[in-house]
Formats: sequence, structure tokens, C-alpha cells
Amino acid sequence: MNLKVRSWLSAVALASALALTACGGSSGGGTEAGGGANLNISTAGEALQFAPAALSATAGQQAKVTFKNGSAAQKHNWVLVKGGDAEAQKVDDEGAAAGEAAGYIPTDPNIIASVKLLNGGETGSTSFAAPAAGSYIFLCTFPGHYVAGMKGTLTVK
Ligand SMILES: [Cu+2]
Repeated sequence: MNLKVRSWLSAVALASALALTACGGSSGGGTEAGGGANLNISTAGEALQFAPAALSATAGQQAKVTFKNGSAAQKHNWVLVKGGDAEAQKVDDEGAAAGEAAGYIPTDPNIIASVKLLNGGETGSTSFAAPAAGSYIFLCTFPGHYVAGMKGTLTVK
């Protein structure tokens, strides 16, 4: 190996070391650190209601929803929808059509996030990036529950 090649290799090694240092430095300043929202929700006992029925988050924030089915006997899920009552009703109808094998959760472009169908006493969770500022409906798509009032609002600021 001649001197010219050797010095070139040293330069490459040095550049690599500097690049690694630079990467390490910038990742420490990430916006993700400790910025997530942990949102806990349950049901109002055996009632077909979420408790609380209002959640809030900040746009773009990583949100984790942990849903505990507080009922002993009823199955429930948690589905967050983009849009208004019409979109929520459509998702509810599609959920019923999807059936229990799908956890009553359909494939619909307006679904932002969901927690699977839970048996009584079970807990499930979902993580997602909070959408743009606005008001979003969440509902349980187990047949008959949304119509009975099993819904709530996620307010994104
Ligand atoms: Cu339900």
C-alpha cells in the first residue's frame, strides 16, 4: 500500500468518525423525547358509555390510548373516526357488517386508530400520531352500542 492510498484511507476513516459523531449529536435533540400522551379510558361499569367520554391531545403528538373494558359481560371496542356523525354512523354500520370475526372493526379510510374488541375485564391499547387540530368522534362499534350512546370526543389542540 503506497502512502497516497494510506492517507486517503485515513481521511475516509476520519470522515466516517465525524459523521457518526454528528448523527449521535443530532438524535439527542429529537422532538419525541417524553412528548407522548397517555390517555386512559374505560366504560361506565355495565352502562353502554365510555368513561371519560372526552379525551384530549396535541396535534402531531404520539398518543397512546389504553382502553379497559370495565364491564363484566359486555364486549366493547374503541374506534377513533375522522369526520362527523355521518362518518361515525357509516363506520358503525360497516362494523356490524364486518362481524365479530373482525372485532366489528371495518376497513374504512376514516378510521384513525382502534383498540380491538375486548371481552369483559380485558384491556387493550393503540398508539397513533394525534391528527390535525379539531374534534374527533370515538365509538364502540359492537352492534347497538353506538346507537345507545357509546361514543365520545377526542379534542386535538
Ligand atoms: Cu360497546
